[in-house]
Parts: sequence; C-alpha cells; structure tokens
Amino acid sequence: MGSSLTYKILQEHLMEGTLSAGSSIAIRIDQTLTQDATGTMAYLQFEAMGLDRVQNELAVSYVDHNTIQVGFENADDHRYLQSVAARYGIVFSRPGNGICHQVHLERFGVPGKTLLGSDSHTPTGGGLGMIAIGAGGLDIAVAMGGGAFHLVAPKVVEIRLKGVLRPWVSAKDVILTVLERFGVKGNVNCIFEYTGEGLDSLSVPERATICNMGAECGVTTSLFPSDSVTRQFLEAQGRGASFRALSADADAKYDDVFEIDLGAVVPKAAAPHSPGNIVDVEQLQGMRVDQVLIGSCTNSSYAELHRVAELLDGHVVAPHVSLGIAPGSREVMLMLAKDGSLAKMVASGARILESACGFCIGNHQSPGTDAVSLRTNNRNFEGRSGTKSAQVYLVSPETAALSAILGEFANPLSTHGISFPQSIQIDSFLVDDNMLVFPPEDGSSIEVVRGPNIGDPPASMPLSDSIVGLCTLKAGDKITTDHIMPAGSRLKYRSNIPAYARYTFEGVDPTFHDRAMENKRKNMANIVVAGVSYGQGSSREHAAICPMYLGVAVLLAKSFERIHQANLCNFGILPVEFVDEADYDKIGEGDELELLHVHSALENCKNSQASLVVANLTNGERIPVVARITERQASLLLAGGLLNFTRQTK
Ligand code: MIC
Ligand code: SF4
Repeated sequence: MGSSLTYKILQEHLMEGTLSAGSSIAIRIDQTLTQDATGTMAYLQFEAMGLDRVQNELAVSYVDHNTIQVGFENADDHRYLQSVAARYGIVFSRPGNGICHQVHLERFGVPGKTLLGSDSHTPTGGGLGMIAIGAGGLDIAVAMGGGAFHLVAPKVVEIRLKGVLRPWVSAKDVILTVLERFGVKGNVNCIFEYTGEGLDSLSVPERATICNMGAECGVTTSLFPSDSVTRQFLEAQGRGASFRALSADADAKYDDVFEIDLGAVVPKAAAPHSPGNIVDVEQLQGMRVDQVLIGSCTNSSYAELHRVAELLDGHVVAPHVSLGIAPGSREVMLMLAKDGSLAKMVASGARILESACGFCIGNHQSPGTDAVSLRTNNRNFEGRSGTKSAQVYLVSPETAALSAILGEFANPLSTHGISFPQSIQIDSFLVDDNMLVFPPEDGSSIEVVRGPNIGDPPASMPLSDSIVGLCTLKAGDKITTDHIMPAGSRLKYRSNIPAYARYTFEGVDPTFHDRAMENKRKNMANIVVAGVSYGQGSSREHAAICPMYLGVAVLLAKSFERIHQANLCNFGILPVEFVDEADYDKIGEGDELELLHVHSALENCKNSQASLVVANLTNGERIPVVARITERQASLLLAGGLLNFTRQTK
C-alpha cells in the first residue's frame, strides 16, 4: 500500500514509536519559529534548560504581535528577544519585517522539513510541503534544545481538489468550504493532505492560506505537495536550491476523503462568532458594513494585495466605512510601494497599517459598538477585535475590497460594475533580508537584556495524590484561549505572569482571579469545569501558565483541543474528560470536589487513558472521568510539568 506524503515526511523524522494512526510518536524538528507574544516565555524556558546554543537546524524569532508599544513593556520584550537570539544562535526578524508565517514562507520554509512554531498558525508552512505544527513555547524550547516533539500519529484526510477557481473566488473561500464541512471541533489528531489536479492552479501563498486556516478545524496541520508551483515560488524568492519534489504515492490510502470542485466554490464568510459558522456571501449581500480590514497571516501576500489595489483603483471607500490594509511582510510592502499599488490604496482612502498582526489580535482598530466588521484574518471569536458587541465576518480579500467600496456586504459574483483585475505572474520577488539579524558563531559573551516587566516563569508543582478543591468556574462549550487569556490590550503582560494572571477568564467571569487566589491561600485547589472543545484557538501557553499560577490543578471538560491539552500537561495541570458527558450537570460552581489516588491512576496510564473518579462532596455524586493522555504526559504530570521532567531525565 502506498504512503501519503504526510507519512513519508513523518517517517523521515521519526525518532520514537510506530507510525500508525492513534499511537504516540516523537519526531525530529528541523526548524523552529517563535513570535514575540509567546517567544519571551519560550526563551526564558530555553534559558532555564542551561544549554549554550540552540541545537536544531534553524531557529527564527519574529517580532510581529506586540508592536503597538504603549508603555515600555513591548520594547523591553523586543530588546530581550534580540539579545537572547544573538546569545544562543537564533535568527532575529526585527519589528517591521512582517508577520512570522508570511516571512517564514518567503525566506525560510523548505519542502520536506519539519517546523515547530509557538503559534497555532505555523501550519501555514504546509503550503510549501512542510510538516509545520503549532505548539506551546515550552515544546519549542525543548525542540531548540535538540529534543524531539511528541505527538499522536495522525489520521490523514485527503482533500482532493479538481477544477479551477472562478474569477472572484479565492483560496479563502476554499478553506471556508473546508471549515463548513469539518467544523471547528472533533478533528483533533488529524492532518489534511491536499491532492488532485486542482492543485496546479493554486499558488504557494494560496496554498498557505488554506493551510493557515486549517488550524481553525483543530487539525495537527495541513499539507500540500511540493511540485512545479513550489519550485517556481522558491526560485522567485531566490531560493531555488531549497526545492525538492514531494508527493504522495499514487496508491496512497487515506482515512477519509473530501472532494472539492474548485469551479463550484462560491464566496463564503465565517459569521460571528466562530470561524466555523459558515454562510454563503450571497445570503449577506446588502448588509451595511462599518469596517473592512485586509491583512493578517491568512491573506496578505503580494498577489492578493496587488489585486486589492487594482480593485480599489479609481474608487473611494464608502463614506461610512473605515478600510485598513496591513501587508503581511516588508517584502510585500516594498513590492506594493514599487509597483504603485500602495498609491492606489492610499488614493482610495485606505489606511495603511504596519506589517504586523495588529487588528487580527485586537491590538488596534477595534470596531465601534455593534459595528459590522469584515476581515480577511482567521479568527472572529467574540471580543477578539476588542469590541464585544462587534459583528466580525471573515471573508476573502476580494469580498472585503468590494464591500469597502460599496459600503455593504458585496457578493463578488453578482453584478456590481467592477471588473476583475488581470492575474499577475511573479517571476521574482523583491528580496531584502536587511531586517533579519543573523547570530554570531559564538554568542557566549553577549549579555541578555531583561527589562523590569520580564519575570521568570513560575515553577509548576507535582500533582498531589489526593486533590481537594472547589469548582471555581463552570464554563460552557468552545471556551477559546482568548476567553482564558485575553490578548489585545492585555498582551503587554505576556512576560509577567503575576500581572497577566489578573486577567484570567476576564471575559467569562472577571471575579475569577480573586476567587482563585483566595482558594489558593486556603490551600484549596481550583478546578475548572467546561464543555466541549475546551482551549480552541491559540497556542498561547499562558492559558495554562496563568491558571497554574492561580492554583488550578484540574481541568475537567467534555473534550479538549490538541495544543491546549498539551500545554496543560506541560505545566502540570491534569486534563480530565467526563466519561459520560451528561455528568457535566452533576457539578455546580462552588461545589467541593475530590480526586483520590491520582498518582496510581497516572502510573497505570495505558493506551493513552488514565481512569479516575471525581467525588462531588457537596452533593454526594461520584463521577467517572478519564485523562486521555499519553504515557509520557502521565510522567510529565507526575514530575510536575515538562521543565521538571526534562531536568529529571537529563
Ligand atoms: C492568535 O492568532 O491567536 C495568536 C495571537 O497568533 C496566537 C499566539 C498567541 O496567543 O500569542 C496563536 O495563534 O497561537
Ligand atoms: Fe498574527 Fe493573527 Fe496570524 Fe495570529 S492569526 S499570527 S495574531 S496575524
């Protein structure tokens, strides 16, 4: 039986285990990337490991999230990151150079390599034929130290593409079609592999858009083959030598198949407040729009923004609409400046934003009360924009640009009198690596600079054998990492856990921090109870570190998302699931709960399951629960988290 491309690349990197779906494996990581909002913790943890230099092939540190710099904190973080990069052999991408995923695709991605990034959209690299996976910062630190990355061998779903996209329909509409089919939950430990004759018509940035937003389905990653399109992209980036042809065997077997006829795809939107809430743009046509934002790591390549400029050319943005455009990288910005596109955008009234995450992470451009905001980024969780009542729709750049001109939700496929711009052929990108700082051969004499906002990560503690605590919070379904640890205006505390922890669950229950601290003082554990798909979204390990700092020992949910579940184990918080989801109703907020014989349950963890019982001391119920963790994760929890485990096993 032939092999999928996914399994071919995994096999080449396999360090432990057997490649069969569902089993625990460990793979070698060739490249790592971090961004500033997760990077400071990752490097503090790397420093705590006591190594002299990074051990993997390539480590890149990007600054793209916290670039607003109100107050000294962000700039201090940037200084820390630059100095730590020089000290330990990491390439540093300076603020202004662009969004990590876009820049990595342009300058560093290599087909067939593995990439681990402390950001959930690291799968963008799948557009170049890489196995590119998002993880918590501590996992990245371990990979930089030469350690393997542990994961569950995935199921591989083939997404077979045929036909060609029609004008006005683009890669964003394809991934929204995939999201419509697979949704945002239930796809854990699965990889989407794209195949079929439809591949030929999709450029690398378009493939990257599709892989980027696959993250919203909760899959481990998404993967395209490396073919003539890949070769052309790498050559145009002056990196033709990195090309390697890669594809699945003709008789490869997949766990599931989904076929998409590109010619039948229609413009789609993800409606408030989930990337999985998909509707056809046709149904939204005519709705008044207040804000349009184009950019983010999903849709900000040169070809896309060139098209946006052509659409805007000769038009003025509707009077009640604010249009912002953030080119994904400095390369894109320079090319738009050179070819006159930037002038067309400015002439239309667009507000040109920095090449950074910016609006996508709620750092600025918050919409007005109840405003309708159309965005080309990948997440529209409630409140992520900075305005809780805002209605954020995720759309393609084409739908966004047209809607900005017309002032209402525009269906690109209906009559609007604006003609579709000619596609461009890019023979060479404007390569300029001046904002990349390459580390010296020997950085041992370089001093690492730490500002006052940068504190050491708090130590995690081994789990007690009997855990007695209160259900401090009873949350519902689909609690995202943005619910657990808000970003936007709170982002600047990422390097200061006690300060950031004040905002834990801020949007769900602002009293959480004080109540949890009070229990911690009384030596009571905090136990959080939640519904399905707990921890969707970001890789931010702060969503585990801050609760750990507040004394959360157990997270009891109906189900978890992959990266967050791993982060909980890495920081010594026990993730357990209800055996019978209906038992969720047997616990109320404030109930006193007890878990006995935790150590023996973890020591007896088999086939990725450890069974426990939660006794509800308030109402006498006994609730069977299961920790769906690997044997290694059981050991991490017994050791008190990954950092302690790494020290013990050195
Ligand atoms: C996001 O899109 O939510 C982020 C901000 O890029 C996060 C990382 C973070 O929280 O710093 C992600 O996707 O992992
Ligand atoms: Fe940045 Fe948004 Fe991409 Fe996250 S999703 S990396 S915040 S642009």
